[in-house]
Amino acid sequence: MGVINITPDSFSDGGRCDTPQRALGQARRLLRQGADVLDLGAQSTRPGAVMVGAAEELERLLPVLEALQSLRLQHPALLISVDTFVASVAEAALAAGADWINDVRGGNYTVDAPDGSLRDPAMLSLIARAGCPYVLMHSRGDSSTMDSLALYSDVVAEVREELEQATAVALAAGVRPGQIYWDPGLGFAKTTEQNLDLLRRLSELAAAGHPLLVGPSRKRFIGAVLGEPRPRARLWGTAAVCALAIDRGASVLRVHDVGPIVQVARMAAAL
Ligand code: HH2
Repeated sequence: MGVINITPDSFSDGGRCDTPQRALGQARRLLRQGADVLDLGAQSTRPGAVMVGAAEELERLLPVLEALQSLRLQHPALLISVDTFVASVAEAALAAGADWINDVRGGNYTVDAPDGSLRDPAMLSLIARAGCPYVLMHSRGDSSTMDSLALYSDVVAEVREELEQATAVALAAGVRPGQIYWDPGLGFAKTTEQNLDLLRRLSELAAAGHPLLVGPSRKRFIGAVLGEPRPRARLWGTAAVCALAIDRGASVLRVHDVGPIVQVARMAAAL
């Protein structure tokens, strides 16, 4: 899964794809490099990111989605994912040709939120009606609170339990089990050590039976291990995570540097 951020403020590539022409160019590059799925995000999710609102998110997203439809003749197997936690945005995106919804709040679990989460209540019924693949990512809180919610006594057991709970809620809303991908949400309400623990014991999450998606690309925990403050210089650290994640059961890797990681993925899978 190749990342296309149509945002001015994403942590590693903000501003690089902020017009439909640039996003289309990036989509072509990622497909040439071997991406199977393109993940479009129009709202940064990094800690401290400002919420732009559904109208602005759609204003960024829809022209790009429309432009990407022109790639389908050349790339009939192309899958377009939209990274959004807002149901109205997801609905408009699906109507405009998106194939997947990637919901970073899909597996949200915040003890003192009124409904036990900050999930958009309309999202799950939409996904049930659409029948599309749905990435249910573990997170807690939102961009402004997530860092303070990284409190676990056993991060792997708790992330698994919270994903199980979120999955039960999704199934009760009519989502079918085959639509659901699990994602441990690397960097979302997790410290460096907690991210590393999740990756060391990823097979415990894979054992639950949902295909696993992981998104380690260029993230802060890799910078912390390597002492590398520049996100774009974290490719080799990302590659190491990807190889080990495949060995431990990951099915989909969400990355910025598709070319090198396709090599890593093919080699790791062959081994
Ligand atoms: N990480 C980011 C965004 N979306 N979706 C899933 N399923 N898994 C992830 O790990 C994940 C995600 C954060 O990375 P990025 O898109 O590069 O940055 P930003 O949120 O600042 O746009």
